[in-house]
Amino acid sequence: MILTSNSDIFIKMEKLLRLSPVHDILRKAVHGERLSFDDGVRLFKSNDILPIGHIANIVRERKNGNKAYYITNRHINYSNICKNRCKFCAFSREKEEAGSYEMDREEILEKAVAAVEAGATELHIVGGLHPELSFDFYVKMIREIHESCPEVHIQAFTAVEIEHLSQIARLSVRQTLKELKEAGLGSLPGGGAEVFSPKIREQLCPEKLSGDGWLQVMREAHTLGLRSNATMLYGHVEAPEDRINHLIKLRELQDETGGFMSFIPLAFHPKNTEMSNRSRTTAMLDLKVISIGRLMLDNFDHIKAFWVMLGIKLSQVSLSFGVDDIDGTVQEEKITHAAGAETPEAMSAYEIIRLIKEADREPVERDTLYNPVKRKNILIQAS
Ligand code: V47
Ligand code: SF4
Repeated sequence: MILTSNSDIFIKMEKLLRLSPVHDILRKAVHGERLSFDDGVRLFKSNDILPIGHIANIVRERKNGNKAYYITNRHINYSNICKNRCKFCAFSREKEEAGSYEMDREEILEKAVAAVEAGATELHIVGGLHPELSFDFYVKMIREIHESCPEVHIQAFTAVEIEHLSQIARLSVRQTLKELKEAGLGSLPGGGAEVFSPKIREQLCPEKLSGDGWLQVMREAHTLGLRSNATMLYGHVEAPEDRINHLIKLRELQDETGGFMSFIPLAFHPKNTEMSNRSRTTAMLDLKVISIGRLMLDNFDHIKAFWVMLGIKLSQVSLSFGVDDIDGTVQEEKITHAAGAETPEAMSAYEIIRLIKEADREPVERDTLYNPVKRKNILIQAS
């Protein structure tokens, strides 16, 4: 139940915090004090998940009340052909390899139009770093969708793809973003951030844009008025220190630009990757990353659980551990499913609303920029 008054919050909190070894840190968070690197690392090293989650929930309710956001969206993974070979990725293929695919612009447009006709307000478009497609292909893809469906928000290309596009276009990142924006790009998704630590990147994805490079693309995007999300891939070889370093870098950039909309922790799925000997993340780690993310990122409005990666049941629980957004209908998702995700590829708005309501939260359909969406259709509208 949502805590409505300060005295409710105080009494419940004091009971929980009394015996917690991290009570000093949690009290700082309740009083709106910014948590330090050492605070974050201590939280990760503690298994006192209920007090940590409870305080994350208080912060979440202060920012978003009882609302739980979702979106009617569609993912389009236009190609899995990628010049990189990140060790955690089961999606990428070389062009000649079995299982490689690339959609042509007609197919992409068809999927986009069908999604918009079915009610999608957002298209989430990402793919591999294709070694041959020209910049013109990407600009035309965005322009065609924008011209056919001017009302839909196009959230496309991770910062890693943007840097790749700038290389093939022989343009600066800024100019690349400007041209895509002019064609109809609305915002950037948060993928490709992984963990910023150069040591971890060297181990997992040596060919990939550096952490500083990722942040620089986001800085450019934000200053051009393109907002974005931010992610962190966890549950592989990273240590608590790497996670907190990552979160603090996101927090610093957010202080500078205010351009991030949400933070989305991504649980590593090992199947079919070069790291398939590793185990899936546990619920304990998932809830810690979510709630510690909520506590560290005091300048982020939203923490999102991507149910495809987190699982539907834990996503519902996460609504009491700091999360205020459980992404959307998705419709077709290839990156996590290539790596063994057992979740469905789509969820109806009706199912999303049901699981939000069962968690005693108020479902709010949002658009990409978190404006509420009003609908007549009873299956989609929260009643
Ligand atoms: O960039 C790759 C990650 C990302 C695996 O911005 C993996 O709203 C887990 O960024 N196990 C793509 N993760 C997904 C993504 C995303 C998803 C939903 C919403 C938003 C948003 C962004 O997935 C990749 C990479 O960081 N990834 N392989 C894997 N085996
Ligand atoms: Fe390519 Fe992205 Fe997969 Fe890395 S994570 S191999 S850049 S598709």
